[in-house]
Order: sequence, then C-alpha cells, then structure tokens
Amino acid sequence: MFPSVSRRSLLGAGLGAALSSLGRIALPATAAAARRLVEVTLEARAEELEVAGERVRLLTYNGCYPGPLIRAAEGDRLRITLVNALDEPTNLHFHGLHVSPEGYGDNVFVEVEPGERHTYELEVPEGYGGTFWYHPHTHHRLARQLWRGLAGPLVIDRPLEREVPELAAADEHVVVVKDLSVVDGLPAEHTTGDWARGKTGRSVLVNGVPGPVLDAKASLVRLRLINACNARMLLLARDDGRPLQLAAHEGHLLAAPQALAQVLVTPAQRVDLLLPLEPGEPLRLVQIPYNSGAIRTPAEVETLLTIRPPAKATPSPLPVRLATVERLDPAAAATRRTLRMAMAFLTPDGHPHLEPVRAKLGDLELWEITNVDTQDHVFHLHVWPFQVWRRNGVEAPYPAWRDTIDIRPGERVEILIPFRDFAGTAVFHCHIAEHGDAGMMSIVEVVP
Ligand SMILES: [Cu+2]
Repeated sequence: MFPSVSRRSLLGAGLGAALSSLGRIALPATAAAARRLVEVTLEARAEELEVAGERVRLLTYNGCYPGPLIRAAEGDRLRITLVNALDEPTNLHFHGLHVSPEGYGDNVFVEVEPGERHTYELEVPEGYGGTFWYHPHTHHRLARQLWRGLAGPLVIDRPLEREVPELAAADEHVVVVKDLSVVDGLPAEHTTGDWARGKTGRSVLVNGVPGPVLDAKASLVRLRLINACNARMLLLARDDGRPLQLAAHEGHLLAAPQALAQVLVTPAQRVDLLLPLEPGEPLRLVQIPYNSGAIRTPAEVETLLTIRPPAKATPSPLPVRLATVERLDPAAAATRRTLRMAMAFLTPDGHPHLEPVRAKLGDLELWEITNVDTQDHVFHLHVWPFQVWRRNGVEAPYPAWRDTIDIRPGERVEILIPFRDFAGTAVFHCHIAEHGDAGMMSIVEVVP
C-alpha cells in the first residue's frame, strides 16, 4: 500500500535527467582507500507536492521532500553545488560532518542569494563517517526554511564497518522523520508561541509518508533514522515491548549494541537501530508521548513505521562487537568552560554569553552546560564531535561521539570536545530550530 522507503526509492524520487551526476551517490563504499569525487547538485526550489493526501507547496531540494540521499565514503571528495531558486537567501549546513568550517567547507557564514549558486567542497577524514543530514543555516531563516521542507539525508560510509559481518549482511534503510501541518496548501505559519516552544506539526512523515511499511530484504535491519523536525522529540520503542538495539549515535558506532527499552531522538539527532525480525512477524516502531516541558508529543502512542520480514527469514544474530571507541580523558582537558542555557546562552553569573568562545586547535576542552530553563534544550556544536563525560555528575554508561545532545530542565552535562584537525569559525546553538533563530546561537573560533 505504502511505497517502500528504501534507499533506492529515496534516490529514485524526483531525480531528473539533468542531475545525472546524482546517480553517482548510490555507489557503495570503496573497498580500498581509492578516493573518488562525488558530485551533487541541489536546487532549492518551491514545488507543489502531495503529502499525506494533501497538496502542499513546500520548499524542496530537486523537487524531493525530503531531499535526495547523498552518499559517499570516508576520504571521498564531496562537491555539492547549491542552486538557489528560492525568492530569499539560503545556504547549506552539513550537520555533523567533521570538515573545515572555512572557505568552501561547512561555512554557514556563506549566504547564497536568489538566482545564485555556491559549490561546497568537503572531505570527511577516516574515522569520521556516519549518518548526517543537510539543511539551510541562514541567519534567522533556519527554522522557517527547515519547517517548509528543506532537509535531506547524508551518509558517509566507513569501510571499516564491513569487517562486522552482521552489519554487512543487514538490510539498511535511511529514514528521515519530519513533521508538518498544512494550512491552505502551505506549511502552517509560525505563531508567537512556536518561537518559544518550537514548532511541531500534526502529521509525522517518514521519508515523506505517514506510517510507511518497509519490506526488509534480510532478517536484520539497520535503520539509520534522522530526526529532521524543527522541535519534535522522538521517544522511540518497539510496540512488542522488546528492547531496541542501539548501534550508533549520529552514525558513529558504539563499542557494542545497547539494549534499551526506549531511545530518545531529539531534533537533529540520528540513531542507528538494529532490528532483528522474526519470520511472519511485522515489527512496529512507535513513538511514545514525551513532555519537553514546553510541549507533549504525540498525544498518545503512534506507529512511526512498520517493517515486514522477508518471506524466508532465518534468524540473524546481533553483532557482539561493533567498533573500538576512544574514551576521552577529562584529566587531559586544557580548558574548562561553564555555560547556562535558558532561551539564550548565559554566563555562570546569568549574563548573556556574547563573546565568541576562543579555543586552541589541538586542545581538549571540558564544557559544563546547565539547563536553567523549564523546557528541554538541544545543544549542537558544528564541525567538532564531542563526548558526554557526565550528566548530573554521573559518568556516561559508554563512550560515544555526539554532535547534538538533549539537556533536560535542571540538568548539568559535562562534555569533552577535542578541537582536532580544523581551525576556523563555527557556531554552537540550540537545535530546537526556533530557539536557535531566536538567539540561542553563539560563535566558536578555533585558532592554530
Ligand atoms: Cu532550545
């Protein structure tokens, strides 16, 4: 009934002949370290599409909602040309990529005027592959452009992962979750309250479809799930009460799968879930009501997607080990900083944090961030992945690389950031998109 939302159908959706170079993005990861050039053109343009049975004029990349899957491997050179066919400035941010924030890199200070184009050149170093996504990051326009549709998936394959046979044999699906409310054929306008709470939509769409059914081609599914909503928290679980097997945060593999009853995926976060299928038993992934302090979504348990096992499913074992994950040492931190989050970033004495953070290239920094507000905030740092060391003084149960974390009201999180490889100016901000636009955004300058 619903189209299967495999990688192939995502790629196939709306890719015109004029964009033949996009075909290259489906190539599997290279076996050796052969460097390839992966070229993609993304045209940002308004287009009327049918979503959940309604005609709606969205902002799209190449007419797709969400945008097409871009796929490359560690070490590849990724050349992405953004063509702005909108009537307002836009740009691209490659969320989570460990690449230079300067020049033609992940430079959010570049703005592309209507009718103009800009080419980004990105190269993800070995060890930094994962599940990412792209979206606009124009000053004070991020929330509206993202809400109206501009977002797409980006996967950087790690050749090393093929040494885990269970992962190599798994059937992989990349899914982008986005919510939407439509009024008079357009995405609903922001209200005053939306700027305080963050904007959520009535329909929850998985690769543009509500509640899709995916047909699995193997009895173990690797789901790369991206929360591309402005503000919706996704608290995920299986409807049969069995635990979810979490393999990766933001696509960076954990040392071993973690069995968890529920997994929270905040806006902009990604999770890789390993879903073993039983013969004849469809698996339903549900979202459970979650109260952020500002908003509770959904009202009751809702099915996000269903996965049907293949006709001949033989049980697949879960991998016991996934990867070696470095554990950062807090004793090695050169600098300690303290930040507070309310509807702005604040200094420890409660003043607005206005000065750019100046960090030294090569330093490990320890940032203590406390949410002094009554609602969740979502901390995101561009370019340099970090690890959570402690939450409210309790050490993280396992080391994991992150770029986006949830901080609950009253919570104090200590993170370790190695400012490695790239100097330059970037930003950190709240990824409840409306909060970022409303001023929860600061600059970090990494100097050699
Ligand atoms: Cu926030």
